[in-house]
Amino acid sequence: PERYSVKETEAHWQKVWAERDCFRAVEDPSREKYYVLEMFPYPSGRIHMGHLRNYTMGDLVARFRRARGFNVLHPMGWDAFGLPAENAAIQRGVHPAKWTRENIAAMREQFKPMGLSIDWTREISTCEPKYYRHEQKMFLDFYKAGLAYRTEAWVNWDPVEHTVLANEQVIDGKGWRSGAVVERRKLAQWSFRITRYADDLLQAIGDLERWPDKVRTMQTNWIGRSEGARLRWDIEGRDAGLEVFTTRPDTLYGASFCALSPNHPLTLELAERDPALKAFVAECARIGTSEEAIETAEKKGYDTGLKAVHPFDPSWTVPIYVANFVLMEYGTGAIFGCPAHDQRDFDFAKKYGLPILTVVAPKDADVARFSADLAAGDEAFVGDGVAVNSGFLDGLSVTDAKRAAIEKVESLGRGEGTVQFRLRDWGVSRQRYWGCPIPVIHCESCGIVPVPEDQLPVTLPEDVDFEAPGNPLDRHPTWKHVDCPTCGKPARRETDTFDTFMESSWYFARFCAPWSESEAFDRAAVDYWLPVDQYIGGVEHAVLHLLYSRFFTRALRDCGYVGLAEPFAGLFTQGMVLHEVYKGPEGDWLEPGEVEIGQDGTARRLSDGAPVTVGRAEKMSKSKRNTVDPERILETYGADAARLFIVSDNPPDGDMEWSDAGLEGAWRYINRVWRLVARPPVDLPPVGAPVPAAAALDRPALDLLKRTHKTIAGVTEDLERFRFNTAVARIRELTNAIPDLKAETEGAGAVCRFALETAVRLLNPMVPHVTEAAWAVLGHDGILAESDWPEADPALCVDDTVTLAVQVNGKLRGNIEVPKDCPKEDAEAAALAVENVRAHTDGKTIRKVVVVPNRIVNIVVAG
Ligand code: ANZ
Ligand code: ZN
Repeated sequence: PERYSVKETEAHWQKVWAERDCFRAVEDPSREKYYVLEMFPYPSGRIHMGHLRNYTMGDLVARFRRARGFNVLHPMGWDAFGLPAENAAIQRGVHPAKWTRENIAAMREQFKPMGLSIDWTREISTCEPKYYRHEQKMFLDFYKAGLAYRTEAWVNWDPVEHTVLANEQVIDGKGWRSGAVVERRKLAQWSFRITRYADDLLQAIGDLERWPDKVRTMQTNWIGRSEGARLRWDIEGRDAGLEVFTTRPDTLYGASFCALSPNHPLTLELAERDPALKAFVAECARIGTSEEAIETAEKKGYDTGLKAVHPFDPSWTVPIYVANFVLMEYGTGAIFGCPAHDQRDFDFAKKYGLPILTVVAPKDADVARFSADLAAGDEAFVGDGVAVNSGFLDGLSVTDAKRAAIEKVESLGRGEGTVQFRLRDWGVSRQRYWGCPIPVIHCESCGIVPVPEDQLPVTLPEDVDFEAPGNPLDRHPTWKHVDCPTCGKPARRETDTFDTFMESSWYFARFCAPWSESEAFDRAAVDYWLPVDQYIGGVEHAVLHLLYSRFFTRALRDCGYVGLAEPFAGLFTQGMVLHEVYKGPEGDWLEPGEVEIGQDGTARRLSDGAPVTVGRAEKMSKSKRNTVDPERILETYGADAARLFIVSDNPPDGDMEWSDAGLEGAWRYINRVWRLVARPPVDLPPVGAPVPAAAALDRPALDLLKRTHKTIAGVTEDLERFRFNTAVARIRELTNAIPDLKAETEGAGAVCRFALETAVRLLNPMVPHVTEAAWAVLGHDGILAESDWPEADPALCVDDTVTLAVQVNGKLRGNIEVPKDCPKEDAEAAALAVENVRAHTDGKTIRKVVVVPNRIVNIVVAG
């Protein structure tokens, strides 16, 4: 067994695992379960390096937990609806269903050589009616519960493609594909009332202890809870007032203008009679609807000529502007501006010559000077302080002044204290073909009629064309024409389909029993397997997917489907895979395969030896041509080398730089371990031979035995905490120590076998194939995929040296490392030899040396 053939070995063990059905998950209430899930892939047709990294980590966790005795669920499926399938249909004339199914088949084959320990019997594909029929039922239940509703909403409308665009698809006010100037339109849309759970979703973040802090912060900010007040300003010469939302009612005496959103009803009303305002509104619409775009655009306003009356003082009025930075979707769509204490208002005031009135100043500041400096500078004062120039609020802290201002507003009947969330309801309508049909029918007499449950699923028609822009479902000659289920008159099917975030909001629960036909979930299975114990995926899903899933689980709970609120108990977000970029002499990007890096690090073009400029590692992208093909890597080096490189390179939450050198390093190490097993440094006793008691071992054997136990303890803890790279480093240290063992050492053979077997078992979750082979070479009949994790003996993990502090006259002067429980004289001699100790004892009389065993050496000197 000296030669190690990657291809044959990996294929062989994959076959063995499949034949023995090692990874099939079966509910067993007598056993503790562990559910590991990586975010399921979109079937683009090719796996990429991000997949390789993500699924390697998940597989490591699954194998580790299985060995630790857990009943592990580790499934795989496909997030199969979405736009790329429609684009393929448009560009290549292939039907989205065919394209998607073929891609799934191709990717399933590409995943197989990775040796993932997946229960393939649970595979799901979200574009199949047997999956989405349950989603349609959920929607109808949500509708009944008031969690789904239809409303008019502002959307980005692409007039060329005839479709709504997501904010991310609007670039510089234009459709990302059509290049057409995007219009803002009000359209009837289906929405989910995620805001009903805003407080709960926020509060519960505090209990997600095994989620990364950064993700918890992002969700907290996304939900965005603000305490403040709604208050009404009268408008001179009009009956209706203007309601604004503010988080700083304490700054009311610093107000110098009010501003409306360009989409505020009052704005639209005024624009009817004011062409200049109409033009301004159109200009604002070109920024798009995304908050980020609005935040970064230059602040601009339009003076409506109207005057708002201050709530605290009827003789005081301020101008009302329309301003491009006021969002219609937040608060009331209108604000009062206080330039001295808000940066946007400050910039706005400078631009339009509005007063800057200081109403908060640092405690004990000279208010006149402070105000003058503030108005002359270019920054608002947003810090803490006390109210000034503010009538009845003067002298109060910001917190107290807010409270007092709200009380006053309420007593005047001009508003009240409120809590405002940034979170918006979730619009789920898309004017697309390749999505789950929304199961409702529009009837002229009956209005919205849910499709009766016995008529589910509403399936997509297959005969669609993508020739014309717009939604093929809408254009289809017959599909949408149905009779109203209630009155029987001709009616129309809803032709919008669901946002594809819907399918990924409950797939993790479906994996618990994907074969269940009549029900979405088998309640016993769901109760057993959920929550997901370890979810793994990219941080780009930190907000939407994870928040929607948390909402969806709550909604499912309230509709009686499941019994829990939080779907993911543990979350890990892995970093990206990067690669250097290469530029040829003509300034064009070169692929890694086209470049040769010499011994001295200089890069040349393979084809002609022309010099190549090497740029820093960047996220792999087609445009810079720095992608690496996982299939080729698996083909050349095998899964184990790729997996080992992935987990040993960097902490798994950081980015990793892919390189041939790194991959080859992993490959060499695997071969080293293989040779060590095939040709151990000493003869091994037979399998199962006991390791002699510590007292019977010579020092080098005992040292290796202890190191082995410490490695078990360290690696176990590392894997539990996602410190994969340090786990690998520990195992490397262990395998590096094994060859030092000499045959004549008492106990060498038994300890060597123990160390080798341990290394192989600890490496198994990372490199499952070669370790199975090594296990067999070591003489075992069983296989590691079905074996237990090694146990560390705590007695052999204790350090046999201790660190003692050395003091001179009570002051710490150094530390010494000595054998545990060593004689006092030895500790004393070692302490006196420390250089810094000598510096403080030389030329002085040593009165006394006190040694507290294993703790401290105290030297008392005089003179
Ligand atoms: C007056 C004021 C004075 C404000 C001051 C701030 C500082 P957060 O913390 O995000 O909740 N605002 C309210 N509605 C808005 C909208 N639809 N679009 C843009 N801005 C809006 O922010 C709340 C603050 O943002 C509110 O408090 C309001 O400005 C502004 F010294 O009111 B403030
Ligand atoms: Zn009807």
